[in-house]
Amino acid sequence: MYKRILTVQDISCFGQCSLTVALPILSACGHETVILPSAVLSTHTMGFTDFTVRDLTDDIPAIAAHWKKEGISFDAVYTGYLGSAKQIEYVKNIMDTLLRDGALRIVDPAMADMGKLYPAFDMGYVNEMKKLCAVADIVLPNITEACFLTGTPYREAYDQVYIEDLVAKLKGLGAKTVVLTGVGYRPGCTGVVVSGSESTDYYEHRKIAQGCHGTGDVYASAFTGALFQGHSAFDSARIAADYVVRCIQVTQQDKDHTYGVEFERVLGDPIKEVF
Ligand code: PXL
Repeated sequence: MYKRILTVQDISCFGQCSLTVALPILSACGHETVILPSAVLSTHTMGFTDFTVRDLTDDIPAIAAHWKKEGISFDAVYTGYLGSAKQIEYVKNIMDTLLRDGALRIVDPAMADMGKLYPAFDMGYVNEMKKLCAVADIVLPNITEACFLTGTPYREAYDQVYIEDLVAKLKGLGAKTVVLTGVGYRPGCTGVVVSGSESTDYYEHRKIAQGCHGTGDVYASAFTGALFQGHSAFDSARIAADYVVRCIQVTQQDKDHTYGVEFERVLGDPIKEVF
């Protein structure tokens, strides 16, 4: 299968996240990957100070109009870190006008972690993101993002009832399939809940580090890459989770590498699994 996927997220020039991760992973999974940069930053926003930001919101309508004129269309739109609340409206418009029949809308509401919004975002952005999730075929939030999207108090410790409630509320927003990441019920373990229209399943795996940066983007990219090679949502979630574990393992050998994961060193892993 050779699919054309449009991914909309920022370019953090340094930092191994967003487009610098999505483009190589999706390409390695065998897909034509079209990019729409939401913003250009000198680095990502966590753990760096004085980073530069060029928001590209105002460029998006003309880029989309040019694609429309050229007859360019996509099998999927996969969104990550976006530049502004206004941009979400433009992305919804792209979803309405540039998708082929049967195309999928995959939304990673990359805006928060560990109970907090990333520095660039506020509740206005969260409210717009709810609207994007409402039209999504698949959403991939972590627990913090799920809490912001559903107005649920964030908890470090939780049980299955809390997670089921989060998943139900996310579906209540309109998302058809929910892939909730970072769900762990036992010490040393974490996992992912995949809930579609027919079933809810849980894939548990080892937890080897607290909050490595950029792993959400690695996860969503590998998930999308696997899904478009014909794997089920659950298998794609498993392939992506195993890959992220390997990325963290190899990065842990390098104590100075604190800003992202060395995903390139084990890029062969998802490739072997998806084909
Ligand atoms: O990994 C998510 C992400 C993407 N892009 C930018 C970020 C972050 C997380 O902090 O700052 C610019």
